[in-house]
Amino acid sequence: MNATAEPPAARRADYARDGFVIVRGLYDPADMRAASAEADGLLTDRAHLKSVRNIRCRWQNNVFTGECTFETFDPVIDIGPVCDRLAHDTRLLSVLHDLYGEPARLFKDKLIYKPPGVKGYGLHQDWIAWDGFPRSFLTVLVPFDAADRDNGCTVVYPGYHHDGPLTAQDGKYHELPAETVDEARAVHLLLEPGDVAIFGGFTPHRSDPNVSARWRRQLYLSYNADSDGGDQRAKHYREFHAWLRTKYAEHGKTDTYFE
Ligand SMILES: O=C(O)CCC(=O)C(=O)O
Repeated sequence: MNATAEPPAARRADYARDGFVIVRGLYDPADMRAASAEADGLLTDRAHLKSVRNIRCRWQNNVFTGECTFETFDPVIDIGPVCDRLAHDTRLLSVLHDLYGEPARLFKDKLIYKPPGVKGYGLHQDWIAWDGFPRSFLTVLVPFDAADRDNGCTVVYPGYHHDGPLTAQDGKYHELPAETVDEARAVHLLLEPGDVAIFGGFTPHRSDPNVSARWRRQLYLSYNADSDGGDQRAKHYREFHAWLRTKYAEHGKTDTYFE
């Protein structure tokens, strides 16, 4: 675990060894209050966006009731100025510059609300074998609520990133079989608002359902190193939307849109 005061070289060594690092207290309480208020506001002021046809939105089942529940805005910075500010905050960009040894470019941004009862994510790596997908891809978790075991914090498995992609490189999303990792090596990313966790695109991770009565709102900001494709956020979303539309169409859903 790393404090904000950890020397950059030590943090870089930790990240290289483990595939993740935690930086405590990066953002101020005022930043996080503004982020929390924005997340709440989006649910009401932008309620019209919440449609199963809108590919900006992700839905997950409630593990207790089976109800299909709104869970994520992806992207979010175009509708959330505070999220945009957090994504481009100089304190965060400086930590990422230290990790990369060069500037970081925002690649993707999503706000996962994970309300009580909502299912988690199976074990996977974020890196996907799409043409030009940056190998320097990493994700910064920015919790708006305390994240713990009960509300389904993200769980990472250190060290496995050294092996690169662990599934077929066919451009499809693959979950990893549970036996790919040693559960004894699991690290639960227990975070307070203001902390961030950073993990690489080859770091296996997953999360449990939210079995608490609390939300687990968390901003997921993904970046690439500047020398690994430069600014490619717009290109990513064009490719991601085309991929989503194809996937939906395979299930007979052809009336999707993006708003
Ligand atoms: O919600 C989580 O903890 C994990 C989410 C995740 O892995 C993803 O969106 O790719």
